[in-house]
Amino acid sequence: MSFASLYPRLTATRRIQDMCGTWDFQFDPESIGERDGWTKGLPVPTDMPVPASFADVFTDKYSREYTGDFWYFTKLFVPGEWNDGNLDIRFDSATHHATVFVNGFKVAEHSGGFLPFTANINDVVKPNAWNDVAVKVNNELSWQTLPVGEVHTLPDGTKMSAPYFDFYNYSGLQRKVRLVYTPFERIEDLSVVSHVDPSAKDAVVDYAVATSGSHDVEVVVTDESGAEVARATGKSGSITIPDVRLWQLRDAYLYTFTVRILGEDGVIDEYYDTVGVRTVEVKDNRILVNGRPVYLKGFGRHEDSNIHGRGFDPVVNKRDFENMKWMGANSFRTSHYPYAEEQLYEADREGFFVIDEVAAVGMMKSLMNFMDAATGTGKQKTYFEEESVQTETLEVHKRTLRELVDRDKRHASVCAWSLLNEPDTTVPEAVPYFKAIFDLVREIDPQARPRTYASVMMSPAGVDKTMDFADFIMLNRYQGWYINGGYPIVKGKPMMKAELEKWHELQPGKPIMFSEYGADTMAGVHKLPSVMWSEEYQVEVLKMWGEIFDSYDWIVGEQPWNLNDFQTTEGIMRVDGNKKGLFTRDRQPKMAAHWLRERWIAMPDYKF
Ligand code: GCB
Repeated sequence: MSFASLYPRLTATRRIQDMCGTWDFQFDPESIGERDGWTKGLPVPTDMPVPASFADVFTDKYSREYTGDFWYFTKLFVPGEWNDGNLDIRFDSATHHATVFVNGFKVAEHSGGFLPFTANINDVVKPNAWNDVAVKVNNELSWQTLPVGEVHTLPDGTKMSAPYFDFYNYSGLQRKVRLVYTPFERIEDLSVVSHVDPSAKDAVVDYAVATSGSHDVEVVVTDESGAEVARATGKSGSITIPDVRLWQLRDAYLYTFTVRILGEDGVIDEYYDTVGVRTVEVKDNRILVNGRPVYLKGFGRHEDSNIHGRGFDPVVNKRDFENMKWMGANSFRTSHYPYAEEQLYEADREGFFVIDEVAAVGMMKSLMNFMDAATGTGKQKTYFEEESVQTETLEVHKRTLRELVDRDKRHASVCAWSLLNEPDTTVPEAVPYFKAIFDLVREIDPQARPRTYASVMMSPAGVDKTMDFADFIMLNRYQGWYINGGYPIVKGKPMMKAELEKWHELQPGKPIMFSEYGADTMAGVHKLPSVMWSEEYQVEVLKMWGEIFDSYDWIVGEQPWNLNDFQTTEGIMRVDGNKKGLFTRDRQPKMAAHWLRERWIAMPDYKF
């Protein structure tokens, strides 16, 4: 539980000052900034928009590929009338490691590039005056960062990122930054758990509020028209919502829970959030929302767009939702890191089932890069056999999961957690690691959502050692592309079906969904007969998968890779990025999108 997990809200007692815009920016390859007083201003700055990834605004390769420390600096005017409360700067994310200084004093440090943190500035602020805000960010990857990677050094000493994953290592202040004013006695956390009896007209929502003081709280529930439907007092309790309208897949309904700390002279603090009343559970080969089995149609995605990189862009985000709705999709996975909170609020409103993934990607040594793997230099111990992984990385992973669950636990759209993407689960050393993180998430999620991970091709049924921990099975499989691509695609279906049947035998009762499958496709390349990379071939691959999915009624979802083409590290496997998108990077459909749309539109969200 931490105040940072509450999305900033303007209320009767809270104030927000936007800090987005143009900041000063400078690389610090020698890491001399702190020593040389960069906390008071950067010596040779360039302008940098916030939010944005810095990489693609530059025209030179050194800047784009820059790896190491870099600084952001701005001046912040703090209204004097806010000196009777808490002043926190809230960073929605800083990728991957940040140290924050205000007026030269260090006020916060945070690791993990995709989750929010706050810097309390009460002790250092100059009220009614301009304040220096400096942020030293670092984008180096290691075995102890999530995501996982390495830093290589070129002959001239320049550092470069060597991620153990394909998406580009975009970094910087990629989401919003805001100054938040709250009363000293304030609401610091809210959790909700719905209980739905499909045959009853009412539903019960248990709630728990954490505050920094001892006054009592009230909770008022309003419906979408703003009418009050229920209220309760006390820091925890149960609220009955009469004639409840449930949050359903693609038919969302959101109540507003307004929490107030009540003092002798009135309201001390007020906070609100939107809440969808729904349950989610896994039972008898099905994923159930409000007791009804769902069929997931959707995508693995990335936060990625031209020039912005991973910088949050509400326009691109809106287009992605419109494209997903046009396709008849009802779900997505936040591959491979927690997405901006604005995305989850939109998913709440649109009724999307989100599989919320933490940035535990690259936990497989042989995948570190294709050349290393081919020459054998990358093959010594496997990832989970390394002692530092079992100790330090595990702690980082657990801390990040706590922050993730803390931030996202109220969202109705967040229906499952993905704890890792494509880890090496072939070795027994993975087992205690998995146990630790799966147990933790069960313990800290008040809604006890289903937990899973995305399984890699190299850990098929019978080889994988950790699937017992998953509540449902998610498979990333590339029959028709990395295996049996092109003419031999005919071999893909029987091979995949054999593996699926083995999973079903080994994990009876567990629903299976596909979290990745697909084929790289260059938009505009048409071939008759098809060849790999052509638009025709992508359709053929998706058709093969559709036939596989339709063969088993314990398959509960399909999420092809990827919604859009996206930027990757350069290399022989990629042509200016990963081209497995159903849409191009500028969000226009490829031929396969039209085919898949027809399939999905004909398929109900609650299929069984
Ligand atoms: C995977 C990874 C994903 C890659 C994808 C690919 O299995 O999970 O991050 O982008 O394969 O296209 O190779």
